[in-house]
Amino acid sequence: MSDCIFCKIAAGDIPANKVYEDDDVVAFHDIKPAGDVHFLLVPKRHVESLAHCGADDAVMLGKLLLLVPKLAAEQGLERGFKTAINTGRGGGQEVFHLHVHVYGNK
Ligand code: DGP
Repeated sequence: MSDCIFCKIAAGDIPANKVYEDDDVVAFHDIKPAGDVHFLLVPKRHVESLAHCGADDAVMLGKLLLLVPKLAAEQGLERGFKTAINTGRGGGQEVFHLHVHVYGNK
């Protein structure tokens, strides 16, 4: 989507402090960190929210979740971390491109 900030980050059109990238997924530090470490895991393909996912998204969702502990450990969160997927305005979602928050204190 041309007006989506996370699509622009995924495409490299606007800068972000990336911690991981492959063909399907990008992860980058949140601009409003809720802990010593706070990064977002985002599918490169635009999906509005978890509520907009279907069976075709199972592999992508599994990939996102399996990356969480790996990247958390790489970012120094070996003691543990919090994971959140805000969904819809009532769920606190502000950026309408699916993303997984991973945050915690070292
Ligand atoms: P949510 O409320 O779940 O939609 O969280 C959106 C998060 O995205 C929020 O914690 C701030 C972060 N964010 C918004 N715009 C940008 C941006 O341009 N760059 C980065 N790195 N993070 C952003």
